[in-house]
Amino acid sequence: MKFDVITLFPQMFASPFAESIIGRALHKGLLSINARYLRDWAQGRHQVTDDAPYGGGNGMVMKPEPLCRAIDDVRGENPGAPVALLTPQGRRFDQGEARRLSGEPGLILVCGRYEGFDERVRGRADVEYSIGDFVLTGGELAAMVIIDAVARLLPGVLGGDDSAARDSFSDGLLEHPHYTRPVEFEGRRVPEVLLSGDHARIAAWRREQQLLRTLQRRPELLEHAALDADDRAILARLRRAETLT
Ligand code: 4G0
Repeated sequence: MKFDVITLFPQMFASPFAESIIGRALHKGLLSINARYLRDWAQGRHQVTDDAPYGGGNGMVMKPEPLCRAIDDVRGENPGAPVALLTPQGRRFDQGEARRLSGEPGLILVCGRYEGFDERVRGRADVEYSIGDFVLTGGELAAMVIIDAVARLLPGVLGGDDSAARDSFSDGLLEHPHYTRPVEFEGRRVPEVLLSGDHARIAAWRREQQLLRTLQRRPELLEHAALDADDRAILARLRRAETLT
């Protein structure tokens, strides 16, 4: 999958993806990340990309011409790739969006700075994403979050197993607790069931822990989670136990 990023700070994209899992996937050619310098599409001796807002007020606005020229050019090089703006007003990016995007041939991410984009840039994009209800100094970190979340779903990027399929959120629930050695740490033992070797009991315990955690921490996720009749029975029991405590 081809990721292109349009940004005033292309260097920001180097080291976060040079290491570990994504670094290895880049070396293997499973994806590419091409950060493009927006100023290359700006004009004049100073290659200005921002200007004061019409109507007055604080801050600067990204000028439409360099952005739209850049989007048109990069789209031509990566046909079929959706163009996404990163803004606090966008559609909330989630695991479902990551999964959907991982089936695309590419993704073009447009990063703004200052107070945002001239409104007329919006029509050039296929989608506008927000990674959460907070404001960053630029869209670059949001773009990196999206690249990482999508890239790890591409075939061959994670280990040979189906670890992405077993992720938190793949079935709409939070993950069960994990333990590794030592069997006792600071007086706390690993739950006995995990040492039992009884794979059916372990699977049942993990499922119950997933349901309990989701009920306690993110109950709103249960409304859209993939639950079977067994899950619903366990959940009903957990809810009764919760109301007693
Ligand atoms: C556009 C994304 C871009 C408008 C970008 C800021 C947070 C996110 C930017 C603004 C970003 C996010 C209106 C301040 C750049 N901050 N939550 N900053 N405004 O995904």
